[in-house]
Amino acid sequence: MTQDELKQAVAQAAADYVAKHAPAGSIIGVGTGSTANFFIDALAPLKDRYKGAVASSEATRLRLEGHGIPVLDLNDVDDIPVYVDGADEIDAGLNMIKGGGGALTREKIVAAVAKTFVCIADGSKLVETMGKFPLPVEVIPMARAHVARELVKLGGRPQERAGFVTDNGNLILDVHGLAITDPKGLEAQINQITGVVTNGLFALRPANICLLGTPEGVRTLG
Ligand code: ABF
Repeated sequence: MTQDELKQAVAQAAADYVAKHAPAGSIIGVGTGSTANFFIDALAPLKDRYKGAVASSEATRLRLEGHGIPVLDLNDVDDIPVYVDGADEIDAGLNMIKGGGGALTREKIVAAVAKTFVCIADGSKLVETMGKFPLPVEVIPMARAHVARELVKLGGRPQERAGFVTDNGNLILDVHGLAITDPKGLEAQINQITGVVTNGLFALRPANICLLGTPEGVRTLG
């Protein structure tokens, strides 16, 4: 199976999961990236079952609206039964690195509100120890150099994501060379650096389940 076929399989499995576990009339949290896009496409035929969705990026908002799925403002929502999103890396504890698509802040916000975070990923994303994928860190532009110096002190090699501005008007540093043996501890440490908006470690709030696409079928972790 190609990587896209694996992504489509987990996206369909997530749409089936949502249909089974999210009550009719629910509001669904929707992530960002190519796997999340397959999920949006799989959700579309069921759209009349739900009140609408909360999007984790402008790109996701546009795709949802393109399917006629109402996109709601998170400030008008107080209950999201399920949030479905991809990841760049995920470990056995369902901790993740996210943000390769640059939407980590809004992804982390919607995930914080959601009761159940369903991560959808092809098998290549499952790793023993995270860190091969450079850790995205969203920073306030004026603090870029300061945050970079602080990340070097933590053992990283930060690189500014050239020509990229997030939906929130901020910059992203991609941090190479981290061996993330304590995801929760490192997430908390980076959160403390003044000027950091969000870091791409999702360990303090990991996924609740992961639907993992493999040639043998979709595996459920967690
Ligand atoms: C998004 O999914 C991002 O956090 C992450 O970078 C991306 C993974 O992209 P893809 O599904 O295209 O592999 O949630």
